Amino acid sequence: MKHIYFISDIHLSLVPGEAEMQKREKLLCFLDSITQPGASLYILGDLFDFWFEWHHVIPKYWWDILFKFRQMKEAGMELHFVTGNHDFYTGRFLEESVGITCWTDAAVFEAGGKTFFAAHGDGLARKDRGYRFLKRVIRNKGSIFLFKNFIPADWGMQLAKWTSHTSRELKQIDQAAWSEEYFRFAEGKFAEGFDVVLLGHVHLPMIREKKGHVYVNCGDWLSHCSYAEYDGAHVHLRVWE
Ligand SMILES: [Mn+2]
Repeated sequence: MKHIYFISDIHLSLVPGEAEMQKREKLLCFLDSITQPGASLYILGDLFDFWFEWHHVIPKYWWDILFKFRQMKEAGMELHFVTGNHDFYTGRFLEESVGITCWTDAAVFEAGGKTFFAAHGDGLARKDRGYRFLKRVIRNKGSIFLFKNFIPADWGMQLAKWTSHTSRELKQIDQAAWSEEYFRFAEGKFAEGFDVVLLGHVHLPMIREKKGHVYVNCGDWLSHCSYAEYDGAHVHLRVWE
């Protein structure tokens, strides 16, 4: 079986600093290394610090990465993107022009005789409840309609630059406590019959087994450069050096 790779929380920035450029260089090397016909990549959310598609306009900041995805697709890879809390609104561009299949909730699939549940995982932790309410407001069709049609794209992107700071979000998280809550969520999914549960959002890589079931948190590409790999028999959590 061709391998399946999972990454999350890359947080490609709207502000191109030195750290951002190093991250991209690493990410591009990693993407090259896994490109193989028939292999798959699942991006489990927060690929971008902010993503929004208008009818005729897309953000310009990440064409290097999007171009790489397009090349991977042409090389015969399967690409999936489960959107996270920073990937506000995906339209048809990513699917039709880049070739990435988008999932807005969770990707559920079967591979090598195992059933997979893969999601970003925002809003799972108890302390993330305030965010859950915010999500209902910003993700509803009315808000998206207003943002899309009544705010010029350049203003919208400027607004995003002011508001989407990854570091602030990170400081608020008690990663150890959240990891435990996420594992409990995974146990619920095991009980539903899933063999492998993969999440992100916590920014702390983690792998834990329970009676043949596996939970993985993919970590992030801000400080860990971690990813998960399924070889048809086992799931591994690795770090890209
Ligand atoms: Mn997140």
